[in-house]
Parts: sequence; structure tokens; C-alpha cells
Amino acid sequence: MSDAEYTPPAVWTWDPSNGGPFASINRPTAGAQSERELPLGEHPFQLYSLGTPNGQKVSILFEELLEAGYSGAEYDAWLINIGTGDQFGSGFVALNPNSKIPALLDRSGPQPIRLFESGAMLLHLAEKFGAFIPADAAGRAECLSWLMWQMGSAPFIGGGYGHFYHYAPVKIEYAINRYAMEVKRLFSVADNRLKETRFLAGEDYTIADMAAWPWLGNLTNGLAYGTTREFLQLHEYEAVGRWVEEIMARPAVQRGRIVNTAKMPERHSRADFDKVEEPAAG
Ligand SMILES: N[C@@H](CCC(=O)N[C@@H](CS)C(=O)NCC(=O)O)C(=O)O
Repeated sequence: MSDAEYTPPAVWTWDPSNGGPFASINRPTAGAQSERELPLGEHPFQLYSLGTPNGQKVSILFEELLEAGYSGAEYDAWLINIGTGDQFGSGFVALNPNSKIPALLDRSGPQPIRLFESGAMLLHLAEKFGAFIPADAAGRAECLSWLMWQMGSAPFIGGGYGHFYHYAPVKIEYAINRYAMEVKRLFSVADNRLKETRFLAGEDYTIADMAAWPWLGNLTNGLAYGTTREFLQLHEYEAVGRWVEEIMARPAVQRGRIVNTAKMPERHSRADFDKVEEPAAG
């Protein structure tokens, strides 16, 4: 049956072989699928992640904190291969019942604290160290608003647009049009804001920028979803382009963006970056 003819049945049933690239990892139930402990390193923070945009957010913040001199932010970053189902191991699920990277264990206090959702990690760390989040009520509110805007909009970019334009085994015009429009609208929101202010929350670089940059930056730089940069004419968003470049030039961002990628599957110390072929700046 073609998509145009599809009529949903009265009761939906799961088709495990739907032809999509994520068919083997996606399923409609939650919970651990195997017994698997997570490795532990020596640092106060243990990050279990992958160098996708949602993972990059957190490793960028750690690198920024360390760059700014907060030595208490030392972390071990362990690779979670979502293609082979690491996110369904019992140890990972104990940290993140939602089985998605990133997950974080904060062992800096008397009791270990688990965190899931990248936005929660950014906020937790920014508040803990008193950095990259404005201290005044108005500035903090603006920062949280842009942070939540990013968290709320990422699924439209990735799960909506990226899925239907790039990954879906069939190209559905309706779905692509729906999400292409939404991604362009989101770029327009950011562009309008960045015409007025240097960074999303104002004149200071904050966790809101760290959340949004891996998404808007990867698309702007042509690093996500095939020919999307041209398809959506992303060069038109000049203020976003200016902001993407300014943030990309930061040494901590150069380091954070490669953590838990093929270039650096694990990160345990600053020295790990010296071993990378095209070392990060700084
Ligand atoms: N809202 C979550 C989204 C995390 C997310 O979607 N992670 C993806 C990779 S970017 C994942 O782990 N997918 C694996 C799966 O769906 O099984 C966050 O920001 O932490």
C-alpha cells in the first residue's frame, strides 16, 4: 500500500522491519534490554554520550568550564554507541530511563546525582559552578527561555525534518514540507534575535548558545542531513552565520565538539586532545 492510500487501522501495531535506518534500535517499549554496567573513571563527572548535537552540548560546556578555570569540572566521557544498543544496557537505563544520550553522573557531592536530558545537565552544571548563566533575574529568565526554546525545537529539526528529508526510506512530500517550513521558521527566530544581540540570551555567551550551537551550527556548516544547507538556503540567515562562526572559533568548542566521536571515542583528560590528528585549537 502506498503512503497516499494508507488508512490507519483501529489499533496500531508495531512493524519492527519498517525499512528505516533506525528500525533495529527503535521500539515502542522502554526499559533495559540487557544487563550491562557502565564504566567509571576517576573524575567527579561521568558523561555517557556520543558526539551528536545533543551530546556535543554537554562536552562543550565541560570544556568551557575547564577553560574558564573551574578545575572541579573534570570529567570522563564514555562512548555510548546508540547504533548497537548501548543505550538499552541496564547501567545506562538506570541513569536515563529514556534511553537516549547523553546521561551524566555527578559524583562531586556526598551522594551521586544522575541526570538525563541535555538541557537539565547544562542548567545543573551552570548553576553548580555559577558560570555561563546570568546571575540577575531578567538575564537568567532570558537564558532559560532560549535554552528551553532549543530543547523544545530540536525534535522538530531532528526527529521531524532530519528524519523525513534524510533518513526515511520513502520521501513524503507532505512531511518534508511541514518540517522544512518549521526548520526555516526556527532559523528565522534565531536570526531575528541575533540581529539584535550578540548571543541568544544577550551580550554574554551562555548555556543557551551551547545548546543551540551544535544544532544550528551543524546545519549551517553543511554537517547534517545531506544537502540540507542548500535545500533550506541556510546561508540566508546571516546573523546565525555570524554567531555560528564566532562560537566555532572558541577553543573549548573545538574540543567539546569532537568528544565521543570517531576522533576521540573517550575523553579522560585534556591531554587526550593532543593525540587527535587535527587537534583542537587552544
Ligand atoms: N531531549 C534529549 C534528546 C536526546 C536524544 O534524542 N538522543 C539521541 C541521539 S542525538 C539518542 O540517544 N537516540 C537513541 C535512540 O533513540 O535510541 C536530550 O536533549 O538529551
